[in-house]
Amino acid sequence: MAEQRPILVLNGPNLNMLGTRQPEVYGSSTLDDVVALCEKTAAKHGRTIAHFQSNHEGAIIDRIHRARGQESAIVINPGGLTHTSVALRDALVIPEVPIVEVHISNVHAREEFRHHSFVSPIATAVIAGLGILGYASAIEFVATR
Ligand code: DHK
Repeated sequence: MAEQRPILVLNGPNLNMLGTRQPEVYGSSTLDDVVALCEKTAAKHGRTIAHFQSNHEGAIIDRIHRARGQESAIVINPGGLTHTSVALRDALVIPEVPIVEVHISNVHAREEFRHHSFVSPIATAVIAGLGILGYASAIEFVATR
């Protein structure tokens, strides 16, 4: 039977401020635009998404735990937690689903501290620098694999 569970789209700290926050780095689209794009992309493949954003590490970890058995894949922009959080990395392996790490900006062309990710070693794929199209690409990937 075709996979029918939603794809979980997770956004970490400060991504609720998209559109306002450093538009020269993160663009002018809002988080609502990101969610609409993910929904539209998933719908093309007969799929749905569940979206969760939090500025709180523990809330994101709790949501990842709930994904186990409930969602088929995780598309995550961990924001600054990318570069700091062993706990987030440990949580992401628990649901045992494909993980796509998305960054709007090209983190490798930015400050040195953004070059290291705790998430990348456990991610199925990593996308950086495509702007919000990175989320659509990630959804395409997990919806069609
Ligand atoms: C978003 C953030 O909030 C930063 O902390 C990361 C990432 C980059 C992005 O490009 O989407 O370093």
